[in-house]
Amino acid sequence: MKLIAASLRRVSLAVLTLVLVIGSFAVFTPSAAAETYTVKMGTDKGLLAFEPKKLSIKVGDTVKFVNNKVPPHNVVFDTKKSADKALAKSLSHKQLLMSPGQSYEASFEGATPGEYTFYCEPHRGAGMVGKITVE
Ligand SMILES: [Cu+2]
Repeated sequence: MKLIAASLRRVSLAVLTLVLVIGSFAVFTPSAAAETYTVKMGTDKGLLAFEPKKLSIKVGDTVKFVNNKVPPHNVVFDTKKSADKALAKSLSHKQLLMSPGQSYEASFEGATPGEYTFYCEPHRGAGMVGKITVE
């Protein structure tokens, strides 16, 4: 009986070690999966700005623009201030989002790394501009 108890303890210790090792991998290994970031159009306080204004993402990530306060808003990527002109053009969403909660997603799948500057057409003069850096 003693022998069985001892080997049982050894096995359970091995299992516990294995679980801890695998568990720490799961925690510390950064996931390679693409992420979706949210940019609010119009701040929670009602300012004419994107929130956040600056964002760093990785190739393959998606940025979801959500209509928040003081609409209407849209998102136009500045082809002259973007790393990839063609992508900047295709990501632009000129159609105005009228009601809060409306959203549209910009996918940076296969994007050229660099900076992508965007603005809201009705509020560009008020400073509603932003920048996404693709790393
Ligand atoms: Cu706007």
